[in-house]
Amino acid sequence: MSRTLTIIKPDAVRAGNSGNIVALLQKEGFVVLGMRQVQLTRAQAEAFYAVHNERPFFGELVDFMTSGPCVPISLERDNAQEYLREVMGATNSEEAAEGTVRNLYGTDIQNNAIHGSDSDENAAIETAFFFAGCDLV
Ligand code: 3AN
Repeated sequence: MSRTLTIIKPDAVRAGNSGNIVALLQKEGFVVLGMRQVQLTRAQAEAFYAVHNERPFFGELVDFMTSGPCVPISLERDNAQEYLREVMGATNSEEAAEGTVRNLYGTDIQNNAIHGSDSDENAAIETAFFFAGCDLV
């Protein structure tokens, strides 16, 4: 078993799709270890996405991630990080494979419904950003 982090992004929370997305992930074999709804500050969003701070879309990404509540979730499953990337679909929702979370619940490259960690190392770092060890059960 391994762990990864997803975040249901503000577009999907606003659209009332948090429950549907959690249900889809559970159907795909993920176990929820921790889940919270948070409103990120600009400083928190900038810190979480620090790796992208040179990219042209960084300001818009921070605007978007602070535009409403989001739902970080710690997930456990066999091969969790890679499998979540498959279930999540391509970054641009318009190019995401049929049945993926971004295909079903995303709209475009920014409003793409969920985040998924891109490596086991980042999964651990990103999980620690939102959850203390004792929060994961
Ligand atoms: P992924 O979320 O698929 O790992 P990354 O890590 O390349 O994709 O990008 C992080 C986030 O930045 C994406 N989820 C998306 O919301 C946003 N993003 C990426 N590329 C663009 C872009 N060209 N324009 C606007 N937002 C983007």
